[in-house]
Amino acid sequence: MRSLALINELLGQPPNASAHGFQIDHILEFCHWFMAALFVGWSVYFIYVLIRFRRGRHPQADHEGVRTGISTHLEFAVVLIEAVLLVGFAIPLWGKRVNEFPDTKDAILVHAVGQQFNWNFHLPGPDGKFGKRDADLVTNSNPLGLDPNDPAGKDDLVVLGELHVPVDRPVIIEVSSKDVIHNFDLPSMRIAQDAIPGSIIPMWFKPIKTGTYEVVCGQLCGLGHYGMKGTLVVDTPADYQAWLKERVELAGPQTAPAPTQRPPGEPPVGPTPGTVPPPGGGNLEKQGGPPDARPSPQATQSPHS
Ligand SMILES: [Cu+2]
Repeated sequence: MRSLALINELLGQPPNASAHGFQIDHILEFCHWFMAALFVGWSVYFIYVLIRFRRGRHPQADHEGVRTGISTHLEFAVVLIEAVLLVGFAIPLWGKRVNEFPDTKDAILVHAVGQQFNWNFHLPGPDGKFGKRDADLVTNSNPLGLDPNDPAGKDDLVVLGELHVPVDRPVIIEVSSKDVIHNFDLPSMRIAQDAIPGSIIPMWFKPIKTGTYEVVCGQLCGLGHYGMKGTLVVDTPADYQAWLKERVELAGPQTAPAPTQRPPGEPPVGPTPGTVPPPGGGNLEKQGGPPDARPSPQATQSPHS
């Protein structure tokens, strides 16, 4: 079986590092071999037909065609195998992924928010509670729009690009986006989820191997899409605690600036360099401002700048 699984590796799949990943790998492996068999089968048949029914031997076309039922049987077998794959394996596995979430008590909870072209991670901090977020409060120094008046948000952690999780514990990630549709993809964990502005969609996995893995954006989301990568570090429980502690110390007491004030020296709000506003992006919100990721200069410009 091991050598059969090599087809996934040959096609560029990184080694699996999650508890459920082997099931995905088995389906992929079967599909790849099945497609290879179909490809070879159809190619051989095509060449056979070209030679067997060449014009030199059959100057006159036969309008009646095939007289045996073999092609019908073959087609039916292919459809049957595909139906079994879909109904017997793929849909039940997908059902398990979306219906059987782990208990939030033993899981690590993280919010992942995509933006052109980065992943922000929001962690609840020592109190275990996520602070309120509001798109109207988004600034360069408060990329997720954390509400400074919400006590639950005082100890929250916001990290850019690199997420740490402990090994052997389920991780639930709530995925959303600040601007366009992205896709939070963890190839090594065999899981991906679209990040859709205005929706919060949970996904979960359980890492079983420590290491550093890639987080990528799986939807073509703009000019910088190719560079929209992050890192997922799966730590031992001790390393994870050390990382958390370090992040909490680095963050210090959270004093997010009031929404309309910008810290001295911070550039005025405007489009991130290299981004292209979506077509008609100027009229998406109620006050006529662009989407929350790029607040309009009039709406949030500092009175001091
Ligand atoms: Cu993206």
